[in-house]
Amino acid sequence: MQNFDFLEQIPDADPTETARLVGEIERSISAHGPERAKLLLMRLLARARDLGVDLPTLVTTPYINTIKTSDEPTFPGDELMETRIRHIIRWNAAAMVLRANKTHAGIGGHLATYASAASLYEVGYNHFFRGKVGGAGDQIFYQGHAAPGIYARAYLEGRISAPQLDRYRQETAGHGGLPSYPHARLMPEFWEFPTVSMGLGGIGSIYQARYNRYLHNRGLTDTSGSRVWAFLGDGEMDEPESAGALTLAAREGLDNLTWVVNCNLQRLDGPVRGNGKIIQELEGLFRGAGWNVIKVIWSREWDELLANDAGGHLVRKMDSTVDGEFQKYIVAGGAYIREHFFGPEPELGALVQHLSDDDLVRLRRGGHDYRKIHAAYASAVAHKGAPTVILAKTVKGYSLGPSVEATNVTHQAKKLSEAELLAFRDRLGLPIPDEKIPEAPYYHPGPNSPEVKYINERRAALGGPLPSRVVHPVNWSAPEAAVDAEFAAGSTVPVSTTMAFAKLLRNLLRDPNIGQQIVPIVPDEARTFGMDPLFKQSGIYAPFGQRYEPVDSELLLSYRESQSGQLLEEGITEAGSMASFQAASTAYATHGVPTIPFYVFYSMFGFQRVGDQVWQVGDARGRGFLIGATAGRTTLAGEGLQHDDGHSQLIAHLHPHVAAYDPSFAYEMAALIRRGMDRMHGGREDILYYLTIYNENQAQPARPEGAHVDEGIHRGLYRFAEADSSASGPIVRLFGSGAIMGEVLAARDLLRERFGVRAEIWSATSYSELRREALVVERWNRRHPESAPRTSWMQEQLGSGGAPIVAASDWVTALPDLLAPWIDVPYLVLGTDGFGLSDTREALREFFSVDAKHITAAAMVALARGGERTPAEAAAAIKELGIDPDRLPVFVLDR
Ligand SMILES: Cc1ncc(C[n+]2csc(CCOP(=O)(O)OP(=O)(O)O)c2C)c(N)n1
Ligand SMILES: [Mg+2]
Repeated sequence: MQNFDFLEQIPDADPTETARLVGEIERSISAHGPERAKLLLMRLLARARDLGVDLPTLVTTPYINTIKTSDEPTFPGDELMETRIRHIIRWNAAAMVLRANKTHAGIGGHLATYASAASLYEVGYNHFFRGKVGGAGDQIFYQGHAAPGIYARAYLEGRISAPQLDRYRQETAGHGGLPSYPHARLMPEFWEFPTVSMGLGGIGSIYQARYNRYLHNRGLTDTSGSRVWAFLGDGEMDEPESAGALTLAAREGLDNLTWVVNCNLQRLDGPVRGNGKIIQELEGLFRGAGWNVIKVIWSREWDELLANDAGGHLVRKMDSTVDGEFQKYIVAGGAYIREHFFGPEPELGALVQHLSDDDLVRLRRGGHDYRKIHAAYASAVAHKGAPTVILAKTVKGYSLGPSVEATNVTHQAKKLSEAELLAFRDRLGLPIPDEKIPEAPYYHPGPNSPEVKYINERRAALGGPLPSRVVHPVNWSAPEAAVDAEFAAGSTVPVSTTMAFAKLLRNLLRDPNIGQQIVPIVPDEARTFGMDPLFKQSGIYAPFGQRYEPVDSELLLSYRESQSGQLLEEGITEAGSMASFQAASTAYATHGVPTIPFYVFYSMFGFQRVGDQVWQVGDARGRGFLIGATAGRTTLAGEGLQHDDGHSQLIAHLHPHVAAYDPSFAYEMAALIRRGMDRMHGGREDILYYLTIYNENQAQPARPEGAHVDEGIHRGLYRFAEADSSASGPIVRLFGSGAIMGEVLAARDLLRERFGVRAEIWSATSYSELRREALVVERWNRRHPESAPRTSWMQEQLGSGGAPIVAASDWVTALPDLLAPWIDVPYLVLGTDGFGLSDTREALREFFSVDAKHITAAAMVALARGGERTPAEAAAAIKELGIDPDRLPVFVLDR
């Protein structure tokens, strides 16, 4: 209940007038009851609005259609034809799932989602969705589980063959197998946006619409002809990612965005809001967030009933009936509806007296009435200044018969009995002979049939078929040499790789070849990463410019917002930032504009927080750079357990499209970024680079000469420094990466000075890439046991046998352990397993055993294992270094 106490604080210039008005309402309530008073108040509100009174919106409205019947435009299509077309598509969408499950029981697929959404899609296809001929067209985020219907339409259009339909969910069997869901990775000329991980389509569509505006406002391409459509389930709206970015869409006035929420009142297990009303709840949510809301609840058959309901009984009943009950009406039939919906009040019963029980069943929900849907879409695309959501009430499993329609198991239904199929065919009126029914054959009326001609004409008029993913050839000019040349020289002034990255990024933004294509993205951490000079240099993207004078306008580096700003300062939303990243990283395909996003974030809040979106970008074939800043469990000192990241490199390894690197030095970082851009846009590889950068200032060495360095940086390993050939003593190989390279270099000195041991230094820029290559080689060797074994880069560089190895990093030990199967000398790995702590860098490195002292001790043990030192010598070294040999390893503490 709203608290109206605030009214007492607003002076009332004419209390007598106020009392008179309030008295009117009181009288009406006592004479006619509260329903009429509601109506009166809403009328007053509407009239006052007309007269320019600026009143806040009502967040919810009665449970009826938003658009009044008399405002519906005439339906522009051939209604009978479109109905036939829908029937054919409905049939084939079901047939492909039934057939797949007949061939391979349990292969899965969904009947009910598309069955509920067919009209929502078909009205879009025949009248609204713009294709890609002559432009980018519309971007459509389909409900993942509706995929069979989308394939079935493509089949009717002649874009997918019957054998292909028969390979639904059988992708390994050969080319042309159809993926279960929208996956651009697997069907790159068809699907554009992966959506089946629920919620990601929602947030992705908002940032896609926003990015379309960004490209337009920055003059990179004209996106005024594109609309973003997103189809979501009502259950899916519970995902935080679905609802989390609604206010951004309204704030930025994204009237190029239309959402259609398929409110079939059910999710997988049962009703979405059995005891409530999902449409009303969503209406409040969206309107509160500033969206234009159009409810499509009732079909045309209800129009007359509503018109005849002078007492408002029907609206009241609609308002007070919960969704669980509405679901029941679908399965329980006409008599039940008459008794329970129209029965309790004589006035309601009278309204439907002239209708039979069967007629009552035929009172449909609005989402199955293409006229109502058409009116909603037409109104949505005409709406200015805000995004629109259409809340369409449907029946889950619509038209599939009583074993499926609106049952609680509908989502998982994959079978129909022969009798049900016969009834389904009859309902759809398709000329499929009875004897064929058991095999659920596809039905195609032929390429020259009126139906196919009709849909193909409609699609041609709207710019070609959808979904369709097109990669336009782009001219790629690499950045000029000056962009990264400076990093090869190194620097004696200690700088962190983060500072070096910020400098490189500024250089890239100024580059004449690709500067305009760079898209820096930060979630309210630009200052943390030293990127604040970009506020002024590039400007912060703000669709309406800057409407205030910033407090720091006098300063050199002021906070500058601009309509043509290049930096996406997202605020504190990693999910939103990743959604921007997705739009930017796929713009080369979506819009033929190869923008190159650099998303810079706290590495801890990357993969583990938005890993599913990183996966989604992989599916969408994104190209770009993820920069995990403040990396390293011990290097980000002070911040402690929820900040100190020692595992994102390992998580990144599990993403097949991500090349993950942990550079030690600025020149490595610069080389990786250059090569990465080249691979993505020169070589058209649909990959991401993940680079971890640190905030520890360290002397930056010059780039050593040699082909092994150039190549090794990218392959993942190279010898950075040889063992001192002027000295004597056993040799140990030390692998270092990231900020821990500093400890490795210090260990080299300790080993030489205190223990007479010489160390070779190896820079391990990517354990992850090394393992991937080693696996490919291993697989070949495994399959060719009689051939001379091949060797990987790592094996070539390390050779067989030789000095023992100690690997130290600020990551969990499992990361360097990725190489263990291919190392044939003692291999000791130091890492930062366990939860982080807040303390100084020195204390943390000592605690996790990754400091120079522990690396030195491990080197002595490695030599002992290799027989070059005795165990007693190793034990003495441990003692001399002041290490407590009995301290428990971190990861068993407190277990
Ligand atoms: C993140 C995520 N969680 C769970 C699922 C599994 N799942 C697939 S469909 C579904 C129910 C969908 O209900 P709704 O959003 O209402 O869509 P409908 O099929 O009813 O149109 C669930 C739970 C998923 N695909 N993604
Ligand atoms: Mg649903």
